[in-house]
Amino acid sequence: MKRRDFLKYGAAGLTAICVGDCAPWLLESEAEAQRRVTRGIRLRITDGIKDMATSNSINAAQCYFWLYKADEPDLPAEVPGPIIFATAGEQIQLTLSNELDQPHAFFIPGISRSPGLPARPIFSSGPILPGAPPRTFRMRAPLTPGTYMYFDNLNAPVNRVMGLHGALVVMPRVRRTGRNRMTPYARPTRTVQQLFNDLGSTAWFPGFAWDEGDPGAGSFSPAFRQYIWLLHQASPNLFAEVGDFKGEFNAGEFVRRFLRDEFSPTNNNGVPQYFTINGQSGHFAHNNPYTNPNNRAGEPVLIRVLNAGLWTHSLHMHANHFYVTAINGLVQSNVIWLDTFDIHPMDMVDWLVPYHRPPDIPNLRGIGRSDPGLTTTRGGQTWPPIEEINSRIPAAGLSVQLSPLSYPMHDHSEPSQTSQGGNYNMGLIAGLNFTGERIGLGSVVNFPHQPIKLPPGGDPVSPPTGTHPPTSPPPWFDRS
Ligand SMILES: [Cu+2]
Repeated sequence: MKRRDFLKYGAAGLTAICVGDCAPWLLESEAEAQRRVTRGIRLRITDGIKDMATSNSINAAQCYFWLYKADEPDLPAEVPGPIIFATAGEQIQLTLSNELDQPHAFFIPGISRSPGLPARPIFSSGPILPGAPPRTFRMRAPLTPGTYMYFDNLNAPVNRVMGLHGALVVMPRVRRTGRNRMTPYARPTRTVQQLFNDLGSTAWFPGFAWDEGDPGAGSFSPAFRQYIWLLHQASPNLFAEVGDFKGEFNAGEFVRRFLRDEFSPTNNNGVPQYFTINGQSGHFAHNNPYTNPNNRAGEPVLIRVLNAGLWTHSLHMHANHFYVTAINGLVQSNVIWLDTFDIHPMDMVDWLVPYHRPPDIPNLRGIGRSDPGLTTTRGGQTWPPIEEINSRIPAAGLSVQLSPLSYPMHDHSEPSQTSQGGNYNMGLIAGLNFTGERIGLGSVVNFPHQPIKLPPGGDPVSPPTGTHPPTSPPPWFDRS
């Protein structure tokens, strides 16, 4: 094990590369440490040691990884590799070099149109031999926009699980088609199109559509708001052993140790001890602005959830239910509305989070409630009748500001909420933050805000402006 890099998370968090002549609007989306490259993507396949969630002088929690390092001067080495943003069909030049001691590769699987049928890979570099001169490939970004994973498919699943993986986001080439709102897909189903059309134009989705933003208008909300949640599990003991091994570690042995090694009270086994989302855990994940949406109510976001590991995670989002719009490349016809969803190994799932006002906080307007109150534009109240979203308690003097309102997303697979088998909740966790409220175009409430005065008798405020009466019934059940 050579430990060529010491992995330090950059201040900006995730690294992202935008390739080729990517449409300008791609950069309007949530920008991580974004780099626009014109000469193509250059990746070094290398290794490193990383500080994990509970690192301190008594307990130096570290883990060895293999990784794709973007060969750009100020993009940090990280696991996962850089998020690659591309436009559908884009020509990409990819240069790979291998600094490790066994063959490695870069692979993008295709989308299987029917379950059980293998799909032709979108790209496969084949083995890059250790120490060989860098090799340059020409590849085409997938013609079908969506969420993809790239990884090393050799000695599967060892090389991928050791850290050689990352997310590939492919955006559609067209911006708008006719009167329809833009979706992340080239051929959305009728129900997905309806959902995106309704955002920002119906009573229960006041605010912006997904493709709307006003980054220059002082409220700093980009259009096409999107986030990546790439899940992974890491075993410091097993990964160190693989790093020390001469040649290719036996894949069957790796999977057995990783999933079913015997319990050890001293953590002396091969099972995962760290559970990461975008390479981070615990507070480091939950407080990272590039992982966790920081948006106003009324600013819907797309979250692309991927699982590069071998465990299934059952993610539960608080604050909002989300719409599952695509599963493993298939845009959904029956767009289910959920708060918990299983993400199996190698899954790639898109969630549209409407970012409507959380229904369980005290409020006056009742937006986001699922009760029949929605047949009026006002909805029902949640008690007490105050606007918690922009209140202070007490209202004056030394007071606590109840914002931003922060909600967790945690995994119901409970061991994943720990670090090194203890340290709850230093595992796989993220969340949603509500930093204000957007009722309609040009109508923004930012925190901090003055405490509101209840009208005499506590009568609710007027219905929100800028919205239309709801169409009825709610349209995203496929009745066909
Ligand atoms: Cu839960």
